Amino acid sequence: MKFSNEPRLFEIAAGFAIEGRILSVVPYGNGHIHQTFRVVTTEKAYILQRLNPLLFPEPEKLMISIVGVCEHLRGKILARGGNPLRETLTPVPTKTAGWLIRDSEASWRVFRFIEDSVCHETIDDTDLFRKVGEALGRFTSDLSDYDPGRLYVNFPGFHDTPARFRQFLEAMEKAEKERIDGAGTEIIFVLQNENLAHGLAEDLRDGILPLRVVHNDTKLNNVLFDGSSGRALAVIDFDTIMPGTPCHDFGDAIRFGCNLATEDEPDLSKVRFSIERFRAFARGYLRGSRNFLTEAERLRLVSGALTITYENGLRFLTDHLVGDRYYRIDRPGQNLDRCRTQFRMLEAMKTLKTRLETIVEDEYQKIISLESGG
Ligand code: ADP
Ligand code: GN1
Ligand code: MG
Repeated sequence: MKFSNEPRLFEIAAGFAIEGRILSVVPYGNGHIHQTFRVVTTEKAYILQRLNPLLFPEPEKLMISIVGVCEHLRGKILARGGNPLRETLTPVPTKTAGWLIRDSEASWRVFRFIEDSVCHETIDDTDLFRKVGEALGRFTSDLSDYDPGRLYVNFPGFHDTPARFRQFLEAMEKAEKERIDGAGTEIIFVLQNENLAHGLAEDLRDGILPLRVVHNDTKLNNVLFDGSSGRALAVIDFDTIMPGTPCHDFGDAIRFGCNLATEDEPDLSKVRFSIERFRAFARGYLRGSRNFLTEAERLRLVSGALTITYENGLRFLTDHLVGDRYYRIDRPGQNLDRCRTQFRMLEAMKTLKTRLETIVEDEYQKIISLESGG
């Protein structure tokens, strides 16, 4: 159901405890995972999402987990005098007090639409990225006293990069010859850089990195901005909130936001790493996370960027090899293009690694000296 205003969409939306008469139900946003619609009624606006049953086998458990996180965040936002209806997600129950409506194919859910919000797919102003960093750091800070045991893990091993590597090897066994032949350079790149899959995974296993409640999918379009003031308003897209490390959150934001081109840009000459954006994001993130981030974590933020960029390239390539089953595509070869931009970014990050680590330490020292009145 990709079209606007289908009667079935009205029927589904009407099953939720929404206010007013439904006027329209229209596809919305650019996420890769759900089918997302904006529902406008005579009173309010909502987000309606169809959960792909292949990716969300236990949607009820997922929703209970998300509702718990939303309530916790709501408490934090209220405590600092904010407006939870605009600063976090607010799930809307069904008229029969559940969180989902199931039809023969899938489950559907509804959130309040965050009014007067702007979603950016690209960064036009470097300071925007600093705001993203601060919002993401604060998000993890707000959840630092939330029991990770309460979370439902919808994607076991989501950022288990060695497991992603093994899945890639399995995909190679099954893939059509034509797809393997067309991705020879990328396959060699994956094999030559396998070491990147292991560092953070080992640090997590050895307890050098603590397991925290983290977002795990910190792409730019998962942060909404206030339409009037431009401030970062809300972190959204809670399906991947699971125990993990903030190094991955930092890294995922960097791999997407520091790319001067789009994630699926076919012309690789446009894919360049912005050091200026990196500095801005690091400044914001270190500020937002200053209450909880350990030294071990801080020293591995840049490794997080390399690991997650490798992992995303690997995932896009795997999906391309098996015939584009996971990420929604609009054109043939899009997942291979996405993989190529990741590996181009990774090449740049490998060259810049020491410099980026120095920037993190510089920005951290500035925050420390400001806070100690220096
Ligand atoms: P996906 O997992 O497919 O990325 P998201 O939950 O991120 O799905 O939603 C897709 C897009 O819809 C977001 O990038 C954002 O533009 C918009 N969106 C989602 N939830 C809301 C909301 N509550 N208010 C306003 N816009 C939203
Ligand atoms: C997906 O759902 P969306 O578009 O925010 C994916 C991320 C990838 C990202 C790459 C649940 O994010 O892990 O990094 O695409 N989310 C899921 O663009 O797999
Ligand atoms: Mg999203």
